[in-house]
Formats: sequence, C-alpha cells, structure tokens
Amino acid sequence: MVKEAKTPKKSTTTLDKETLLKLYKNLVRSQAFDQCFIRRIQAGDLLGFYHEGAGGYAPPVGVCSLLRKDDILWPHHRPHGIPHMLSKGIDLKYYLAEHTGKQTGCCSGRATFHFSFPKDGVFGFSGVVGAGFPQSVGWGLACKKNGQGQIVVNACGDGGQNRGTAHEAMLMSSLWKLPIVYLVENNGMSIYSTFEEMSPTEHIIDWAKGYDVPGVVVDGQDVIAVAEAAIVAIEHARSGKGPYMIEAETVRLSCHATGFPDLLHYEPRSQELIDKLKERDPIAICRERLLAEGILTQATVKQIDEEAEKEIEEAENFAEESPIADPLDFSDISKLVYAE
Ligand SMILES: Cc1ncc(C[n+]2csc(CCOP(=O)(O)OP(=O)(O)O)c2C)c(N)n1
Repeated sequence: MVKEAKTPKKSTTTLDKETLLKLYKNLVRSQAFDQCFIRRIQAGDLLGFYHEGAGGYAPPVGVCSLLRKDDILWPHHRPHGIPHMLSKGIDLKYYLAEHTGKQTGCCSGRATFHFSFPKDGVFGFSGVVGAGFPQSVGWGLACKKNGQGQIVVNACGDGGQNRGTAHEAMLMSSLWKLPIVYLVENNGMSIYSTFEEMSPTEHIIDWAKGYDVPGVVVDGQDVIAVAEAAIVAIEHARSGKGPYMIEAETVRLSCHATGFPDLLHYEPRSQELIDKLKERDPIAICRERLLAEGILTQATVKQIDEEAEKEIEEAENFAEESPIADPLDFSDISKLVYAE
C-alpha cells in the first residue's frame, strides 16, 4: 500500500481535482462492473459471450469521462463497452438487466450485444468488428449539421482499425471535417494474433496521417495522460477542425473472451508475460499518483471502493428482481432503436 505523502507533490497535470477524482472513480467502477460481468457469465446467467477488460480500462475512461451527454458514442467490444458507457454517465444497471434478459434492460432484455441507449447517445452496437465506422461518419455529419458542437467517439481495437470501413471513415471524415475522435485501444492483440503481424508501421496514427487525420500515441495505462490527450482531441473535433485519432497503447491481461484459451497462435501466453503486463495496472498507477499529490487519501480510496461495490450490488439486485423478457415480443421494437 502506498503511504500518504506528508507534503503532497505539486501536481504536474492541468486537470482539476474534480476531473482527477472522476477519472479514478470511473476506473474503479469499470473494474467492478467488469468483474461482475465475469462472475455472471461464469454462473451461466449472462447471455452470449464476454470480452474481459482487465488491464485496459484507462483509454475509454480517459476519453469518455470528458464527453457531454449529447455526444455520440460507439463503444469498443472490450469490455462490452462498460468503461466507455459508465464514464459517459450511463446507468449500467439497465445494461446488466439487458444482458441477463430482463424486461428492464436498456432494450427490454431482447437485444443483448446489439443494444442501444438512444437517450444517452449510444445508437446501437454490433458484434461485427468495425461496424461502427460508417455509422460514426453518418453521426459526425449529423453533428456538424446540428451545429450544437456535438462530437462522436468511435472506439475500437487495433484489429478493428484494420477493417476497410475504418479507412473509408477516415477518408470521408477528413474530407468533410467531421467531429469524430477515433479512439484506438491498441492492446497489441487480436484474439490470437499480434499487432506486429498485422501492421507494416509501428503505430496506427501513421495510417491516419495518410488521410490527413492528426493523432497522438499515448500511454494507455495512464488515465491522466489519456485524458490530457482527449482534451486536445475533443477540442479539435468540437471546434470544427475535423477528426482526430488517439492511439492508446494498452494491454489485455485475460483471454480474448471468457472461456477462450489464452493463446498466441497455438501456444499459451506465458505467465511471465502476463505478470510483466500486470506491473502497469492503470488503477494502481492513478491511485499512487493521486495519493502522492494529496488528491486522494486512504480514506477516500476505501470510500470509492465501497461505493463501487454498492453500485454493483444495487445493479445486481435490480437485474435479479426484474421480470424476464419475452424474446418473441416485438410490439415495441421501434422504441428500442430511435429516441422519441
Ligand atoms: C468483421 C469481423 N471479423 C472478425 C470478427 C471476429 N472477432 C471478434 S473480436 C476480434 C478481434 C478484434 O481485435 P481488436 O479489434 O484488436 O480488439 P480486442 O479484442 O483485442 O480488444 C475478431 C477478429 C468479427 N467479430 N467481425
């Protein structure tokens, strides 16, 4: 455990205390919800599959904690968009209810992975990697025409960024100067393959440069560094300068999805490698820095943990007590996609 600093170090970030605390809380909440979903799928009451998130919470938290409610989000499939959506302010009890097939779910318990939260700017999701890109261009065009300063965040992994849709989106959004932030959560893996095998360049922002999309590579284990990059990216998009890419270098500590073998091609990833990746835990990095700067205390650390546990307990009770959805009832289908 890190001791509280007697004389707090001067903070080296321009982020205010409120934002720093929000980032830390959202990291802790992300981990708590991720672990809840893992428990639920292991217990057999989560529908479908689950892409575990350990190691990779900081990129979505760092970006999505800074969004406005009316901004539009395409989350990443890892870990089921949890840190993205909770950081944007979405109440995930309706998400857990959705994934456990309950009527109180965000899509009445009948959409699971093809969910939406239309009133909160999440207009749909898909298991097809890269499906968000063409939609983000459409939403970006709508945001530009609305003239209200809304932006779109399109999150994906390094594998998703390989899709042809990604390249078309970068081209169109650059040409039309659309307000899109491309968040690439580069964990160096796509199921069993490595990034090096799939990219001729060291960084994905090098591809974006070809479309005249500016970008930055950031330490994806440091939520504060991600948020600082996000401020620049969001300002760029909101002020009409066009799209911007954040490539956050992060890690995947677990297997691709619960129940999958954790392989690199046909060989198990070594414990030595996983232990090395674990050394840069995003929650510990943020906590230690905020303790040293006097922004967190041991008491607030404990309180934040307890609040996250309580939030999960409430979400689980809500989902458990909710009635089961009828998968064949489509009478209100239009309400599941479009906001009234
Ligand atoms: C079009 C398409 N191709 C393949 C898949 C199977 N698939 C699901 S997740 C995934 C890997 C994606 O890797 P990445 O985008 O790097 O994200 P990560 O899972 O590593 O977080 C693949 C290939 C899919 N769902 N859709």
